[in-house]
Amino acid sequence: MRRSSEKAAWPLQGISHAHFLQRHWQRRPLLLRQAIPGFAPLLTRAELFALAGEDDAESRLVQRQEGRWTLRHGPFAHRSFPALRKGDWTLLVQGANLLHDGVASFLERFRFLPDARLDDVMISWASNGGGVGPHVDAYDVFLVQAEGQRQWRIGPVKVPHFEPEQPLKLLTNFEPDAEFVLDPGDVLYLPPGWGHDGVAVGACMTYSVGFRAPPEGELLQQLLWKLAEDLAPGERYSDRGRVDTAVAGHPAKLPQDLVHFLRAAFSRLNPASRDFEAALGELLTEPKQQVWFEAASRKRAQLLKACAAAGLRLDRRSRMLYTARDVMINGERVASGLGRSRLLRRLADRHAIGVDDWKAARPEEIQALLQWCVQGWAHPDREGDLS
Ligand SMILES: [Mn+2]
Repeated sequence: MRRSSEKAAWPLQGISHAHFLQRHWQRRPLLLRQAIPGFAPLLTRAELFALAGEDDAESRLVQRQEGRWTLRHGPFAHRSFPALRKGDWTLLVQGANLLHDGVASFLERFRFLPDARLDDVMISWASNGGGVGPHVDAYDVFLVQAEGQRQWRIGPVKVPHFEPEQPLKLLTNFEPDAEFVLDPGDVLYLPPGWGHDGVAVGACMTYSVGFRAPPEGELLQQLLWKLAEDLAPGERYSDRGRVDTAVAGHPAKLPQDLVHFLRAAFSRLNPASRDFEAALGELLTEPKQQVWFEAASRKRAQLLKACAAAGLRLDRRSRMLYTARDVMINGERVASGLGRSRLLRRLADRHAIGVDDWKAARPEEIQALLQWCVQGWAHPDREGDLS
């Protein structure tokens, strides 16, 4: 498995790393011809179709028939796909990096951006004419043409309007100002808010590497929920001695006591900055709904031996972030004694640690790492599978 043991190499030919960040990232689209020369698809159409049949895959099938769109959600049995030669349909497999080691390795190339922004790799296979129609995303996206050709039309959309009564959010006010056909190895970058419509020219496969750019309200909603959970259950409301006989005349009136009670609780939701950062880190490392980890089949002692012999790597589904004082993995904060561990930071940045790192690790670091192996969050590196 390819991994970034050192700083990841800049992956896109035709533009420098600095130039891309200064001129394009979050600013304007960029078409790069042969950005990844000689790019070979990481899985075949048959393999993708098989993934779409798995329970832990998030897959969708979009079909257009005489201007009407239909959307179905997976998992899909192979026989449920329309015929390959039939045009105008597409299969989308979200989170392909969670399902396939090769795709997870491919995603490592895009770690020149913060992991906290990363969403996933979606792979779409489309028959001739297939696509999902003109739309906008709340994402920065790199559209990597993997196989065949796709025609893209793009244009900025200030205020999106959507077609009523369609299963997809299709733009009614899409005015493309550029159009191009992508070949394998070509990459199109789009900031959020750019309308785009990709139509397969013959059968094709496209990888969408997405970076979430959520509106504040969306994140705040999740964070508040999480902070409230951490606070729960808290004090129970009581109005002992505070209900008087006048209530019988105005029972619908909201008691000020209840308002004050919740105001006080609300103010406690505003944690110290360390806890606030950690809570955000926990939130952003939470596994997606369909992700589950398989517990290791080997015993602790065997895992220990294997890690000592070959080092350790994170499972492709694990997410890890750190702040100045804490390390978060898969929605949890590590024990505060390990919050400043350099080793865990290195693991978070590189997704793997070597034998020398393992040898130098403190006992409590070893214990944490072993526990992650037991849970299936990490594994002894491949070469460790000697037993
Ligand atoms: Mn899109």
